[in-house]
Amino acid sequence: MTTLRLAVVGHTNVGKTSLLRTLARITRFGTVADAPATTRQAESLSLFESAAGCLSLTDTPGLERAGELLERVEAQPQRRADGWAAITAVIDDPAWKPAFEQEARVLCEVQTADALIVVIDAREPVLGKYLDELALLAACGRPMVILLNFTAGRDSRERDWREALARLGQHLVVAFDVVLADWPSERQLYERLRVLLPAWTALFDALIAEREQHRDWRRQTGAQRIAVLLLRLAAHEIRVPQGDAAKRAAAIEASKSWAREQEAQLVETLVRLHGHDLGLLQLPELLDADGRWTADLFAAETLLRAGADGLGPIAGGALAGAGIDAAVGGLSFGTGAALGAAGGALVALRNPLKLAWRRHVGGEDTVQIADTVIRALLARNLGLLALLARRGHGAVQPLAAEPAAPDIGGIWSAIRSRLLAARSGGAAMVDDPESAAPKAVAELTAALL
Ligand SMILES: Nc1nc2c(ncn2[C@@H]2O[C@H](COP(=O)(O)OP(=O)(O)OP(=O)(O)O)[C@@H](O)[C@H]2O)c(=O)[nH]1
Ligand SMILES: [Mg+2]
Repeated sequence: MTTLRLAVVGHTNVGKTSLLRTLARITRFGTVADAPATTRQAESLSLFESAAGCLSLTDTPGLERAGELLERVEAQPQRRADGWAAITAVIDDPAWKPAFEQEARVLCEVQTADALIVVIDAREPVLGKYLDELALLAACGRPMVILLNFTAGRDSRERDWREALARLGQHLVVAFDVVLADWPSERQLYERLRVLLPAWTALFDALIAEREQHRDWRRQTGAQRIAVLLLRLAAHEIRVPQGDAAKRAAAIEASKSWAREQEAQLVETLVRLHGHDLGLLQLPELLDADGRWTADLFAAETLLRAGADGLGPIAGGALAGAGIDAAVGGLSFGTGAALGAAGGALVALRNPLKLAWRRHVGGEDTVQIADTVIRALLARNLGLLALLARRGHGAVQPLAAEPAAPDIGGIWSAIRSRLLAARSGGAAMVDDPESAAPKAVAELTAALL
């Protein structure tokens, strides 16, 4: 099958290797560091394979001495008629070879590539040395798209660059911050390449369609994994003999450990789903290396931060002071009153109706996961999902800020009755909601999207 070969080139430390990672959705490719000359050898990866052909990307070392090389090239008599001949005349010359070894390595990749993605750090002013690089690359005669990187920050000079590039006759320009997974910009990159390489239109169409399908699938699957866990948590219950404080405390502890474990598994699934790697994700203030949230699910602050029902600022203070240790309990959906500040009563909330019945029949208490906890889990994992969807695979910086808890008020009211219904779902609902209640899973998933 035929392969389209694109080389990623540009000044050193502009994000070339990061770009390959983000486009290929892999975190383990090459070495990324905030230092010049990190990549020393060209390295390729296969970005896409389809019936319409394959697409490979080649990462290259950064250009550092383009200006000096360009000077020598421009002194060559054949420079106007044949730029590449003029370049080889210099880089093959034993007198210059050692000086331009790195440049020669890059330019040989350029020469054998079908087209180039030229990466520019858009925070930099439009300096002569960068224009020299462009002139040198243009002399190789390969089709090129210019990618302006670092465009998301306030220090971006995207406009200056676009104007300067237009003056040079370079109009295929795309802004793309490689630490963000920004599909519209990525799509623009492929559309620009499609314009540049009409023979490969079918390949780019297939690539765009595949990426969009995959993005939708990821969103859907992420929401579905959260929905399934919400149902499982809602259906969880342990019955204990009434008045047996020790059994009840043990059941509360077991419920808490179970819920924490379930959440850690969810986080791992969401991270994997997005092609990230927990060990490399670098969210130290959020998650530990096992995918556990650093803020405990049952801590008062976690519940408050998630905007738990019925917990206003005053109740918040009271709860924090009360040092609640167990936010597991019975049914509290819709019974905001049960969550009042009085006594910080998040401990073992019970469904009065159910309890009355149980007392009558068998004298049992029920320990369940309180809805405030389920809501907090929903809020922070939806936040994580959004964060993962936005994080480019080239990003290496730790994400210090907690993802803003999405405003889930509307979502919560839409799904509350579904969760309430799951309370009586029994063991089948805890084990496998997808078989026990496929409709509930589908509805919840849709509400989370
Ligand atoms: N904030 C931000 N950082 C970026 C972006 N692109 C790259 N970086 C960072 O810039 C530094 C250089 O990135 P690399 O991908 O190693 O750059 P390179 O062009 O391959 O560098 P060399 O191989 O040395 O030529 C790393 O610290 C990246 O994390 C971006 O769009 N935004
Ligand atoms: Mg590199």
